[in-house]
Amino acid sequence: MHSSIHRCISQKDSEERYAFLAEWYDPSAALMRRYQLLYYPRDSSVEMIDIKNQRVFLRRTKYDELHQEDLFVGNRINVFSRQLNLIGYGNQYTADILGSKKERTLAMIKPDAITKVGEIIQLIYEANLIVTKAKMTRLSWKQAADFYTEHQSKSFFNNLLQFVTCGPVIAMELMGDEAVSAWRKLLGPTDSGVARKEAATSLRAQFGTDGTRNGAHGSDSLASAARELEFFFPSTTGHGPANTATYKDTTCCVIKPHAVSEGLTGKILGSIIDAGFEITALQMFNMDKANAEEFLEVYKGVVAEYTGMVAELCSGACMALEIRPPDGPKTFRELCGPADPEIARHLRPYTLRALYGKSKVQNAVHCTDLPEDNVLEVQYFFKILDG
Ligand code: 3AN
Repeated sequence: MHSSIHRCISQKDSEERYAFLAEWYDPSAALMRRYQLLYYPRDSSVEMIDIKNQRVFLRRTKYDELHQEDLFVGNRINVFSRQLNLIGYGNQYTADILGSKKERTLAMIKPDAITKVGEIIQLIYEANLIVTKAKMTRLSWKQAADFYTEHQSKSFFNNLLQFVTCGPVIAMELMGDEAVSAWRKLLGPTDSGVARKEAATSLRAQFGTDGTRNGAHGSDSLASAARELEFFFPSTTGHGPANTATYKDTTCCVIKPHAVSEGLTGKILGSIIDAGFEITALQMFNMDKANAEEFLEVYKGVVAEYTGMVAELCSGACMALEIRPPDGPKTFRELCGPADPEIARHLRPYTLRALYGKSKVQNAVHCTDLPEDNVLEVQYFFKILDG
């Protein structure tokens, strides 16, 4: 084992290498393990060393699915089906090169722009930011007053609360280079009227109406971002504001991890809404293997891809949706299309799987197959995992 560590050190001068402290929850031992993770950009290979016993856990192996832009502290990455949390930089060199400008911020889509969630997320990805958490919620008056506490003495305070409590909002954690200012630049000026004059392509120019109904919110500093993220996504106990699932005449859709990490979330949400379906609840989850097995249990022994489906579902963040079909006979399964994207592209080219899927396992979306499972699957995410 030591020879391998010496090899890493001796290579330091000759080859570029980034180092991280990574954490992985080992479900079989029920404990958190810590590793030094090394990434070599020359051939995109990774190496992992167990910190506790200094043994090589994964010898240097080429791994094309890991990209340099995913490597920054605070991100969760997937290495050979293990979800690792990057909790620290392993050395100053790595922090300087990869970490200096990374920030998180809170974005909130307000009730007037909720049906534009697909376009908004697409704009976020085009600006090189990523969505790392998301939850649709409906704020009570008290919650809204807490959230906007800094504005309580302002003349517009009551109007503002009236508006943000009139329907659901979608809170998101965005991450990327200078995320706070990057997201505010996308938003444009506070007043949508002004935005249309001064920043015609901004989000508030496109999706807002006036100074109060302005489509979305963004934290104005790193300090507010920390407070506002804690409000929606508390790091300690509790789940933050409740989700909006209704369990009534609805069905379940899961945007699979490969599609989330390929940045397809915005396009998929846009396609669902354009087809006339209403999204009544939305939340991102990181499923572990036990959850994925339980959720996909009906396919065990029935579908040849079961093991692959489980591995895919716990390979990274997914986005669960509660979906209400439009009036009429159209079902959400029809919009998803045949399970195999190759077949879908031949027979039903405008279905979600034809447009966004890659293989039978990485077919962009899961949808409920049996009518009697509609409520159960929605409950699995929004009652059990978010319970
Ligand atoms: P921003 O959201 O651009 O940071 P803030 O923090 O000054 O703007 O205001 C918070 C929210 O209060 C705004 N998003 C907007 O909805 C509302 N607001 C701000 N100024 C006014 C105003 N003069 N009249 C009505 N509503 C306002």
